[in-house]
Amino acid sequence: MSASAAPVLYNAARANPEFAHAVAGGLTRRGQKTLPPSWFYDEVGSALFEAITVLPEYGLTRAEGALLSNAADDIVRTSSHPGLVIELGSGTGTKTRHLLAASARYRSVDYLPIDISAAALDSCVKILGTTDNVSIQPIEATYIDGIETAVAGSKANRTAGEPALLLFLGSTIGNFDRTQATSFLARIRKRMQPGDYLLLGADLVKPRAKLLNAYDDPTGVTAAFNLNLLARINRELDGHFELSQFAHEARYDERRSRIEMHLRSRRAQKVRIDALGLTIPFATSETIWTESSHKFRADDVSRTGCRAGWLFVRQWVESEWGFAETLFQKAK
Ligand code: AVJ
Repeated sequence: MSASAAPVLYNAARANPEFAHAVAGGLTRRGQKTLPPSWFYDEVGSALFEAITVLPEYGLTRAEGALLSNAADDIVRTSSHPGLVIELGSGTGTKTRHLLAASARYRSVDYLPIDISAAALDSCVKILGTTDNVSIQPIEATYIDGIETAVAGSKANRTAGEPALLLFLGSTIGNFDRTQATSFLARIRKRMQPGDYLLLGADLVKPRAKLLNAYDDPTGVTAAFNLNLLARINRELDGHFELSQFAHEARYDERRSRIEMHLRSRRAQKVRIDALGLTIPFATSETIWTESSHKFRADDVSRTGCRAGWLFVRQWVESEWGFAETLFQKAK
């Protein structure tokens, strides 16, 4: 493309219309401005998240990895050695390796990771594509659409009565508020077959200081991860955010046991977003709320699943950091 090409046309082809829609909606709302956390994960954001998962302050991913590697055999045995594994928000799939390997020791496994991030699916295929006895078919879609595709596509080759295992790991469920979490689990249950299993990973409640440290690490990786959302708007929607004029902020709402991440405007300013034809005003200290990360009590997780119609099967807990893996089944 020549340098003189009209930038708007270039962006019209490049911009994801759903991203444009989400940004326009979230930044023009009256009251609290918001941006949904699902848009963190472009190529840069996915790489920054990977860096977060190895920070000493962020124990979540390590705790889940340890739990899955210790309990993998137990989990696949309890879920009838599934030959079909579907994963929501697979990310790079690193922590899923243990489960796939454990199941693939008994039989060949179809693995269907679902993610809206093409970047995440690419690295998932790279990391897990070589697991023995596992055939991987990535699905680039939202969760619900992805499950429908996965279940419809697998029906033909699934022996009647053979349960699938649906994975929703990493405490992504924490991004929903409590009522949304229940209705989301009910919606995914409706789309699965009787006898199918759900393995749900959830970060547990822990002391405020430990949580704030995990979401506002001293090296500033989480700050970069949060600010990248503005950089992404600049890149993909021709935005004019000055990143130095916004600050990363992590808050803990103890009553709701939830971490909130915000981007706080350091001064009064107006920001133009060319591809949206919008100018967004910010007051001094006004924030964009970019993520909620709810924390659970172990029995809270089982109760949430049961309220959504799932049957509780079993729970595995890592108690050093505080993380739970809970297995549910859809009634036969
Ligand atoms: C991927 C949603 C589980 O909430 O801990 C990490 C994302 N945000 N650091 C989380 C995240 C800031 C993460 N989840």
